Amino acid sequence: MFKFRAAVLSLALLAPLAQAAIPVTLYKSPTCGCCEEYVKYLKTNGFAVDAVNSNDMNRIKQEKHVGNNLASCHTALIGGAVIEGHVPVAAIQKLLHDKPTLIGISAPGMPANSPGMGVMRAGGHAQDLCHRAQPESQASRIFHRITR
Ligand SMILES: [Cu+2]
Repeated sequence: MFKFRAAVLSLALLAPLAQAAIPVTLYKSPTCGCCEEYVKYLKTNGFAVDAVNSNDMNRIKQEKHVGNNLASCHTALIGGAVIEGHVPVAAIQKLLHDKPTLIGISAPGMPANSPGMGVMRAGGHAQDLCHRAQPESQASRIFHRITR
């Protein structure tokens, strides 16, 4: 009986270790409305977003190795990874968990029905930005598909 109670107590002590919000720094132009919608989307999904206005988004994309073919409106940094554009949270979690060697992922352009761009719908996708080892290669493999 005593042993059983000790086990219950140790589980109770572990329970309050809930996941802390993941910090995000998101660069956007001051007038970008869909960027604001995407910030709301990240916050709703438990990210702690620091939104930074910039009038020189091109420079930020250059610094972060985001090529023209993969560029979108806003550029976010999460745990050292670049999240370019309206990337779904499921893809961000997959990147942080499975592919820490990627520089980041992007949803190029402004795809309709991606998060922050109207109702999310199946068919959209996020692409690899490129691998850390070879930032010059702007790979565009499909990384994650929105399935619902
Ligand atoms: Cu946008």
